[in-house]
Amino acid sequence: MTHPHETDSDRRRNILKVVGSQLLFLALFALPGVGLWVPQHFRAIFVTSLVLVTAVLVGLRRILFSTDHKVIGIQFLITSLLMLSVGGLLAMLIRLQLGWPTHFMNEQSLAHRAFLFMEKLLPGGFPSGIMDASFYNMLFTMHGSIMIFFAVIPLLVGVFGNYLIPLKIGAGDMAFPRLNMYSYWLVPPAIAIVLTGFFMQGGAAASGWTAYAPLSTTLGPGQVCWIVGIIVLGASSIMGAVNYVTTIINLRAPGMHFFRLPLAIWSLFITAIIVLMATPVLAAALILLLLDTTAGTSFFLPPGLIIDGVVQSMSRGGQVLLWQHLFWFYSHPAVYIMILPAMGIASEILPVFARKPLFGYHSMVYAIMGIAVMGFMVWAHHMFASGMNPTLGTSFMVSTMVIAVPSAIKTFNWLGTLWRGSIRLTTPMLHALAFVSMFVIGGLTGIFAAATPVDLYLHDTYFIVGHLHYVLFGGSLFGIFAGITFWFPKMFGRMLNETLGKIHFVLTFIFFNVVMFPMFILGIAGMPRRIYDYTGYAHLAHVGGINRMMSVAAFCLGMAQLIFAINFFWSLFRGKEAGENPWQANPLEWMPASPPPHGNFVQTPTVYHGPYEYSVPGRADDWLPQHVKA
Ligand code: HEM
Ligand SMILES: [Cu+2]
Repeated sequence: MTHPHETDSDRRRNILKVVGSQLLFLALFALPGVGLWVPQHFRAIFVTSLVLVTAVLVGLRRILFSTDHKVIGIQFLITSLLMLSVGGLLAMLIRLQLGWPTHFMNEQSLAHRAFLFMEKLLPGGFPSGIMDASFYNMLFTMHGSIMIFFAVIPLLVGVFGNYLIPLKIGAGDMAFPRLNMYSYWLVPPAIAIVLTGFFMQGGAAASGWTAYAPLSTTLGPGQVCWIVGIIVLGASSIMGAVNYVTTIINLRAPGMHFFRLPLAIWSLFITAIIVLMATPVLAAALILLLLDTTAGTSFFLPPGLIIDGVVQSMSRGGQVLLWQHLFWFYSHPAVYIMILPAMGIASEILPVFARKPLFGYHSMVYAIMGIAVMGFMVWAHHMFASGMNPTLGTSFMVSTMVIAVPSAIKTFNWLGTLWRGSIRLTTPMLHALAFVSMFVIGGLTGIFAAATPVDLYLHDTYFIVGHLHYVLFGGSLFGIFAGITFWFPKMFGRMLNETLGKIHFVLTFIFFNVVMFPMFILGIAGMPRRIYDYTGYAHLAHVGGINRMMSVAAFCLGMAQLIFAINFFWSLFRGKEAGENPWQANPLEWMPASPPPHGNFVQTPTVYHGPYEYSVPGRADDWLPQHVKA
């Protein structure tokens, strides 16, 4: 069989689209910031040139904008990896404060010099070499928001959804390529709007990624930026999801029955349905919050609200808890948006490197569906401490514990897949194995938190921070690394370096655990989350040392990511040529050239069987591509 090769000019054009889009995105973020430094009477010139630049960019749109799902996937990849680094840098600042809460500092120490350095860099955040408490609030708010909304969700859904869906189902592109393009192009403005908050009077949003009212309604313009940016991002997610659902239902190649879909596609399909059902609720809630913040309504402001000792006249009988219900009705399903695609990725990678069929394919699919349906019935487990009726609390406790069952089914199926396989410990496989094991720790600690009486103690402590980092870093992010290292050869036509990949994996795995595991101990010791300075509490007198150790490990964890960045860029140009199917895997994306040409397949492939036919008895090869007749 012959495969068309992407022409050089195609390739050059695609590189331009990816690089150009990133520059545009950086410009969008930088310009409002630069504007603040422009002297007053030059601002008119500055604004005029802004308009001109925008006009030029709109003129260049044919060059920058692409409707090819592969280019869009890669645009998402670079943008969200950039945001992952921004979120990571904010985490380093959080750890700087937690490791060395400022009053304890020795004038000669390295930490003291680090704070002095930060004072030069960000005088507003570190007045006289001490981190400002309100700046700390902005840090954890923006860290969480960036990681969840601009890194993990776009990496899992934007990158893998766009890149993999058409290729894996044997289609030439998405059902609505133009809509797809818009779904990417809403992301840079959303990021720019949220980050612009840092330059606003009073600084960026500071009420946590959960934006609980009434605090979130009383903060300045930075919070408004946050609300507007997240609404724009929600529109982008909804556009993407409509496209994914339509594409998977309508554009499957002949023979690609639903029960022959690879699990990455099943999980992205169900994820897209969750997005369609949950995200509009968040958008509605955010619009109400925006009205409360800017238009004098009081949906979430209770009567008699007192701020700084003053009774507020604007509140006319709203409900604080209404915000929490609306927020968690979106955000609990959203945690499955952040884990289901990673589960799908792991389910793709484990069989390839165990050279065995995926154990329990059908039960895997039903487990995903079960998680999606039940995911809408557990949201109030985030509100056990809000004074809810104990009977209601118990029913949410039970539904939360039940949802762990499909997660456990999936875990046992992954173990069944590995059992007696011929395991190949490649970099993607190592990340996939880390995903399974770390997700187990995350899931089990979720069960602790699900027990209402236990949660009343654990709620709002570092135990919860530990839980969410085991599921989101240990689970989602290791799944993302597994996916990037697995599909890099298909995306760019070259292999990543295995040695660098393994060093990055080992360091990330070790330092991740050193940073995150002690959080459970700290939580049980009573250390609250979102705390600026814990040194004033007698019961936390002994936690300074452990916090310092975590901070040092966090800096090492951050540095280890440089190895990934070096490997990524070096391999892009210097990596070994990948060929069509370097991992000898079955699904359809491995059939065309790497990278696949525009339109993916010269001829629509026909599918003859499921995606996990490895080591089929009686065959010479230990794999059997989906488009090859047995
Ligand atoms: C076995 C499955 C799980 C169970 C039983 C579970 C249970 C819980 C419970 C009860 C809480 C609330 C604790 C509190 O605030 O006091 C919680 C918090 C949280 N969970 Fe899970 N969880 C599970 C899986 C996941 C997954 C897969 C993710 C994301 C990928 C996730 C992300 C989060 C986050 C981000 C929070 C903290 C939210 C906040 O900022 O307050 N969980 N979990
Ligand atoms: Cu939840």
